Amino acid sequence: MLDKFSLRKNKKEVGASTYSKEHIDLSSVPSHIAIIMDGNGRWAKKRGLPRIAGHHEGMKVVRKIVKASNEIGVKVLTLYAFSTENWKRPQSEVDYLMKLPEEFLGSFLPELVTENVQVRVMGNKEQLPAHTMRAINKAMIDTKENDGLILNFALNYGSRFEIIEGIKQIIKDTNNGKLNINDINEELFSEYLMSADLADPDLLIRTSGEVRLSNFMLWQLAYAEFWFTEVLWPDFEENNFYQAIVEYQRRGRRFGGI
Ligand code: V0D
Repeated sequence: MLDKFSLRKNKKEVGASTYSKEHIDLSSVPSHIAIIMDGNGRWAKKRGLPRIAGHHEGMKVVRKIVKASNEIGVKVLTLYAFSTENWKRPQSEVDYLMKLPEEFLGSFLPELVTENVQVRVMGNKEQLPAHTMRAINKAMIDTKENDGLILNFALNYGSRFEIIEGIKQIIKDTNNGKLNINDINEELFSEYLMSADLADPDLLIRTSGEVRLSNFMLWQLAYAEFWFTEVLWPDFEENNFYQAIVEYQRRGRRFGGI
């Protein structure tokens, strides 16, 4: 007989509470949620599948979480899709990953357009393959007038690189007289980052049990609540997402005073 301490393969723990939209206070939904979508390779390995199968499954989860975010009124959803470190992976895996934006947008761009989602990409775009850039540019153009959820993919993104590039640009603008040293403050510095016109994330979610930032939005996450789960990204469901938000809201009430 299985009790709540038994491990059930591919199943949630017995008695673990599951969360739904009804558990969320719609008046204090985090405006900006950032997610490190980790555990795709491990998900595949557990099933004896190639790593790319995990990436493909993870792509379907992106669609679910975008929909859920839109429904509860999240303003910005930033998803860490590819880090500057990811180039070190086997060439075949990198090649596959670089096809995912096309596949994702090929299936879902029409829905994103009708759901009023605006697609953006944050990262060093120059190094991306032309076919990837074409798909992304089309999505950004087709959704640029949308004023609903901002779906911000961090792609070929690294936070230290972003900060250094911001500093270089500030120095340039100072040297050419556009900027005075006395004008440099936290607010101005934020304007020189790739997230320039976005508010800082309120909530960071990282899946698959890793408890690190891995060079993700170091400046922007200064005041965010962090929420971690052992659930692998391809297994991540709406109920896990709602749990993160319920926990975020509970923390807010505790610190908001009595
Ligand atoms: C693999 C799990 C959607 C994480 C999700 C190029 C790793 C699925 C996109 C995507 C990836 C990116 C830009 C865009 C539209 C979709 C994506 C990559 C990886 C890396 F405009 N999923 N996804 N991009 N994975």
